[in-house]
Amino acid sequence: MSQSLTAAGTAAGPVAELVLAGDLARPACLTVPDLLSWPQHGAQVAFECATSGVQHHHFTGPLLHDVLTDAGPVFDAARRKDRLRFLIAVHGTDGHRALLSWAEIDPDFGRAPVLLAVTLDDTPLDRAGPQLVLPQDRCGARYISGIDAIRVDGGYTAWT
Ligand SMILES: Nc1nc2c(c(=O)[nH]1)N[C@H]1C(S)=C(S)[C@@H](COP(=O)(O)O)O[C@H]1N2
Ligand SMILES: [Mo]
Repeated sequence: MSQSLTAAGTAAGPVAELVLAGDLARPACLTVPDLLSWPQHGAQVAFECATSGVQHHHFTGPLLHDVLTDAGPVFDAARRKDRLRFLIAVHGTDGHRALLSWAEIDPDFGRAPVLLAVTLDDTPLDRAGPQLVLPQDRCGARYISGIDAIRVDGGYTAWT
């Protein structure tokens, strides 16, 4: 299914691709149509931008946690403490980036319902690329648009 959708997208213009890399058993390269294969969630959000004030938007897409879990982070899922050293680095095509901790989105810890949005106010993001949606953030700065790479990194070694 994703192949035919990707082909359709190519006819309309370049389709954005998102690379999932790092400490993953199943690294992947996904398009926005590929992200429709996970359960879709909606979020009506408001955030403040330092330059343009308060914005209201409606996003839909899969949970970041669902997508990354299927990529197989190389921790022992049964051991909660093993997950706590993992970082998630999210990168946009323009170089804007932010770090999340795995625990922030983990249902056993921070439980933040972070989305990898595939629509913004009912407009598909097929060509722009997915957008990070953090409904609990007061500010908009982590709503990274045009995501082209996410790295999962369990190798934080500053103390070793
Ligand atoms: N890729 C990317 N995403 C980004 C930004 C950016 O500079 N690059 N700016 C962030 C900021 S500061 C805000 S407030 C929101 C909304 O910004 P916009 O109104 O410029 O879309 O997008 C966020 N996502
Ligand atoms: Mo902003």
